[in-house]
Amino acid sequence: MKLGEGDDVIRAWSISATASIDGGAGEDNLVLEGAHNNYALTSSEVETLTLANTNASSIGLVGENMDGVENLVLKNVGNAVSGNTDITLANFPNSELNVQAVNQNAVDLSIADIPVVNVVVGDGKTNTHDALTGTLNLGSATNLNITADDGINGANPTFSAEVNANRVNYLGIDAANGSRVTLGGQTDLGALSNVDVSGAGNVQLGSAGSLIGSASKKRLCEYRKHERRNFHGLFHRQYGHRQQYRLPGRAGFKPCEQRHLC
Ligand SMILES: [Ca+2]
Ligand SMILES: [Ca+2]
Repeated sequence: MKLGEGDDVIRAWSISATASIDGGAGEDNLVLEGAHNNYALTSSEVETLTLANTNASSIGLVGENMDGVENLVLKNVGNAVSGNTDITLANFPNSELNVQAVNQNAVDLSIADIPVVNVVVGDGKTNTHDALTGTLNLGSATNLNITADDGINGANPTFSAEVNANRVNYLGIDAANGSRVTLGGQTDLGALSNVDVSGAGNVQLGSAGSLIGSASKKRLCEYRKHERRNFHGLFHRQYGHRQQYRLPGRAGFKPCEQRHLC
């Protein structure tokens, strides 16, 4: 299948698991409606892959023959009551991937092989209340950015997940006013050394069962532009180093005691 030069959207309710698609010029979006399969697609110049409107127990995406995928969009995937949808991405050649959550998504999302993962919850539209809940497993990622921003006051986008990503050393969180970002449960960010939190939303980094920075020699919680002081982080202490966090509006750093709620 070869698409034209414009910005194309293909909606596929039933697609061969090994279909071949050439997106051509323009920003193209392949929407797998009701996806419920394991897909090993061949694609080029298809910039966005969307999984939409499915309660499948699992979806697999093998990316070794998918060239140029920049965005994975989850739109109404899984159901927190009947069960999360297990989504696995493997063998993608990407150095970076954007993951956008629109509507309610209850997923256990596993992304292997991609070093930089940017998660955005929200689409800037009032008719969708956007959330990603479940589990985020990142086998190779060293950089993780999480943004909760619907572009509208009162839209309250939510990211609430256990994050298992023990190679991530940089975590950026941008929580817009009214949003909520929670990394809870048995979250493992053991290698974390740099945290950059911005925005006026509510941020909870870690819970009692989490490992945050436990294997890192350098831990720094940079507390930036977080006007409402509603950031809570549970950091581990090791190697005798003191944990530090920056207070808003002050220069320098202040030591942060073990498991101190800062
Ligand atoms: Ca294209
Ligand atoms: Ca929205």
